[in-house]
Amino acid sequence: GHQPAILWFTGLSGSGKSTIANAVDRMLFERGCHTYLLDGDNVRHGLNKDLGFDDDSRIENIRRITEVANLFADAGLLVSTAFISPFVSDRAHARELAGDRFIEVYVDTPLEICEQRDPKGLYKKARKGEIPHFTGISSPYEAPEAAEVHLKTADMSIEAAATQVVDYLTVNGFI
Ligand code: GGZ
Repeated sequence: GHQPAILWFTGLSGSGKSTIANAVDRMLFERGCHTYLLDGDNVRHGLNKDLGFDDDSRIENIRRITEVANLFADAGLLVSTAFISPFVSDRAHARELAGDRFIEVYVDTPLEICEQRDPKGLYKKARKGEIPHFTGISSPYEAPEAAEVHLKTADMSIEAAATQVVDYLTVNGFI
């Protein structure tokens, strides 16, 4: 069995949030946990397809994700969310609403590395001014100061990062 929780992944575009959250989700599923993963693919293309990337849109994006994540947690699931969620105040609001079941996971990949990887060529476009308010370039990212799980991904495999998250859940009695 397991306790419901919200694993709130935060980090820059290209930091590996989605990849690590997917790996965690798979590990938990294999242990028989009831899980759900919210990410850009299933939220920004559906529920939040009316939202862009200006500050107000990001705030509303994260507000809706917070509400939905709480509904899934109320239903007893281990929920993971994988969004940049750049603003401390929005993450603090999510934490307040979720209470003890909120677990912030900082996917700490330096901007230089994200920009080197640039899997979708977005940083290159952003540097040329073709994408307005791009996180890390022309829009802020407010890093967590006391995340429950701090993943320094620079010298870490996906597998090792995912294992660190699952170990946190074990040590703290969620699974
Ligand atoms: C940041 C952007 C932007 C801008 C499009 N700034 O690497 P990706 O492509 O797959 O992940 C990024 C994703 C960020 O959406 P989120 O919902 O996670 O952002 S937030 O939590 O801040 O609301 C990137 C793509 O969308 N993308 N334009 N301007 N990322």
